[in-house]
Amino acid sequence: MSVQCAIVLPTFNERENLRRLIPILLALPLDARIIVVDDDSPDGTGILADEFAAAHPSKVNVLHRKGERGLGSAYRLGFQHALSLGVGAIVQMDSDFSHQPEMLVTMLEKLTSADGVIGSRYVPGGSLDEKWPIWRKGLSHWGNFYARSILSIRLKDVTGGFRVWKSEVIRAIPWERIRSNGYVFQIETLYVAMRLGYSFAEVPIHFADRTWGQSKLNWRIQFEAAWRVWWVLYTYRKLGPRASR
Ligand SMILES: Nc1nc2c(ncn2[C@@H]2O[C@H](COP(=O)(O)OP(=O)(O)OP(=O)(O)O)[C@@H](O)[C@H]2O)c(=O)[nH]1
Ligand SMILES: [Mg+2]
Repeated sequence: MSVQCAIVLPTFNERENLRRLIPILLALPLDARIIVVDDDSPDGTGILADEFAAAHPSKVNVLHRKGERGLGSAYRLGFQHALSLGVGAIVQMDSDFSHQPEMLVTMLEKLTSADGVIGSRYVPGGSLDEKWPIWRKGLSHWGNFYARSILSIRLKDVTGGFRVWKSEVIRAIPWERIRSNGYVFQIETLYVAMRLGYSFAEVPIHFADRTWGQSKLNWRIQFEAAWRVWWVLYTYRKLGPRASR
């Protein structure tokens, strides 16, 4: 069995997905705690999460935020809670089954050879949902290529949100400096960790489109992401490996 981990699940209107996801995660051969961070979902996701927590008090925790939204700030809160539990590894993943829970076993095993493991759609063996139209696949490839090129990152998937981190990496990230709350959060956190000198390995994953619930992706979010990559490059230009490492 691999290291004890905390799985952080941000949720906004994911009731149908969470209902299926938590039992699958609990059944995996892992020593795992689950932390749901729900932003007062109108569909009652938070209430459902509380029911799971009541049924599995030592395994499931729920953090409720009211009047606040955003993937990045939800992860930030979930990560701090995970650190307070004293686990060795922290997992981040979407709650909509785009990220296959079974892959976590492989990803956690791989953590012995790196400080973080990325579930990667763009290494050999990785793939995007076949049902996606060509423009959406192209956009995904382009966004990833754009960020990798500007930031000079050799990893193949820098925009995905399926990751396992050694807890010490999450502890070392200067969270007071992290500004992105939307999609660039994935890019910013990875870039900062790499600038600090931490190593990452990639494991191929299949990225499936959601079956239940509604997409929150829109054009405004994507345009904002495009310029913020330059902001990340500029902001961390002087950040280097930590002296203590
Ligand atoms: N707590 C919280 N979770 C969020 C928020 N926005 C998105 N999420 C969750 O973050 C994960 C990824 O968001 P998605 O909406 O699936 O984003 P996506 O995968 O890029 O797009 P679609 O799957 O097409 O909707 C899911 O588990 C969402 O429920 C938010 O504002 N707060
Ligand atoms: Mg999704």
